[in-house]
Amino acid sequence: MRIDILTLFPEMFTGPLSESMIKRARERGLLDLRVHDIRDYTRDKHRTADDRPFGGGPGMVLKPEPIFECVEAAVPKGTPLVYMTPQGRPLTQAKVAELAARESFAVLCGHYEGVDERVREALVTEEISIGDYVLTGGELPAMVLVDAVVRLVPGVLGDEESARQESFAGGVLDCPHYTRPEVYRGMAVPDVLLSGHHGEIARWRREQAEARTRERRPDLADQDLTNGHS
Ligand code: 4FV
Repeated sequence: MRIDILTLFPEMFTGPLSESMIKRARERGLLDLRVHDIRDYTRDKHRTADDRPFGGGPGMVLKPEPIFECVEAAVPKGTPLVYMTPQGRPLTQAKVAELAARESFAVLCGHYEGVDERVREALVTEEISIGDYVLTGGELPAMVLVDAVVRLVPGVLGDEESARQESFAGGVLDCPHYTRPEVYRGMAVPDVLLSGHHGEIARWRREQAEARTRERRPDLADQDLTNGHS
């Protein structure tokens, strides 16, 4: 999979994209991740990438020219361009799975008040939000998206099984997990998990997941029920 990221702050990606799972995916050739500095596509000596909004008002807006030229110079033609914005569609595991099935996509990180509208009209193919709150930039949302997508790329996660048995995979939240010691400060691991009865363990985990979903995310539970599960 190839992912291109367009940002004014490429150094923000250094840490997160060169550690653990994503680092391994890049080393194993499962991921071709490229970070482009939009400012490299400015033409003035001050490398100006933003300007004051027409019509007045607070803040600055990202100029169209550097973004258009960055996309045209650095991103293969026809690559879907995802713009991270609070006005986008809420990111879900289903959307993550859809992106993980693609050959490639690019992510545009806004900053300040956002990008010039002509970028959204002419270049952006979809807009995604990671949540109903306002951040200083689209960089953290882009990292969230890349992390969620890359772990679903075949071969990246040790065993794909864990990706199938986790929160949201079956429309429910995940079940409780335990590891050694069996008793810690008087808190014991549920006997069923020590029983070796895989059928009973699977039922216990499903019951726990559904109970947790009903308690914490009734919206998901209703969704799950309407999708004809259980
Ligand atoms: C955001 C979000 C987000 C808004 C103004 C960047 C900031 C600044 N992106 N999900 N929530 N973006 O807050 O995706 O331009």
